Amino acid sequence: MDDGYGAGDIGSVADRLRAAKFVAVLTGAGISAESGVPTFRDAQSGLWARFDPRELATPAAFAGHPKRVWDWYAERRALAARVVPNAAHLALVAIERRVPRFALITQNVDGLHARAGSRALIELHGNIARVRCSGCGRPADRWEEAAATGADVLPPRCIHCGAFLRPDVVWFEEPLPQDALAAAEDAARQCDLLLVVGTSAEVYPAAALPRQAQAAGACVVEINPQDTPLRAYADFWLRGRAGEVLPALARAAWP
Ligand code: BV8
Ligand code: ZN
Repeated sequence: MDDGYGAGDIGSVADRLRAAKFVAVLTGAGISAESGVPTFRDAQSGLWARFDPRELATPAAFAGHPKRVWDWYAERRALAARVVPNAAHLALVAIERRVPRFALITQNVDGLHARAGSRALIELHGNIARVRCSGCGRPADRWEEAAATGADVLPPRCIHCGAFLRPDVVWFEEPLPQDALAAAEDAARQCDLLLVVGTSAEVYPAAALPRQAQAAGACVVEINPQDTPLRAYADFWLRGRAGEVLPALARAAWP
């Protein structure tokens, strides 16, 4: 295991990137950090400082405190709409356009990969911009936000069945969309190079993908300023921020 990002590593990875037939990428919150979107492990700020995201992103939290969970997502939805893709998102678009086959698997719900122009995109955990009914499942493209005064302490309701609306994301203990997970596992099994960018690699089943890729013969490259469980088996670790490493990697592969 090479220890950390060095010029040598990036050159070797660039050679593999240039020669790859099928490049897959798995991203987590770290790739959006440089756009100003807090990662899951960043300390929550403001109203949410006292809550652990893993507690809020659950069906139990929504059942117990629907308005708190609805408001947390409303705030994150507004932030996602305000920020823009960063150099890392854009470097992945450039790579997608250069390689024969490409798949971008993201755990992020912020929609920044799509806004950057990524095409072959698999959103494993949904998308915070989408809202659906917690009862009948119908999508909702508009709703009445409750009065800011907090007088109405409930989330908006579905106009069809009256159940609460909820963000169209996958909470903990909820199953991932079958088609997205199947497509991600296919890509992991078929790719010859997997870049794992900005994830703590602890949440399953997404965190199982790098192992699946390597078992099927892919070269696995971690891009992260910190080490993660991947360090035990990744072929390379490009140590650094995605906004620096990914553009440098694309430049090194296609000068
Ligand atoms: C499932 C959407 C099965 C919501 C997310 C009991 C019952 C069922 C399942 C379980 C159970 N107990 C445990 C499980 C499994 C559970 C799990 O894995 N838990 C963990 C805690 C162990 N998984 C699930 O529950 C999944 N569902 O298994 O269902 C099932 C099957 C059939 C029927 C019923 C059930 C669902 C998991 C999905 C949860 N939803 N997000 C929302 O966003 O609000 S998860 C969320 O956290 C993210 O999407 C991501 O997946 C995960 C981790 O976040 P990361 O993206 O990795 O970000 P993090 O902050 O952790 O790390 C950031 C990284 O970036 C760091 O490494 C940092 O160093 C790095 N970084 C920082 N800056 C930069 C950078 N890197 C590069 N550049 C930088 N500048
Ligand atoms: Zn409904």
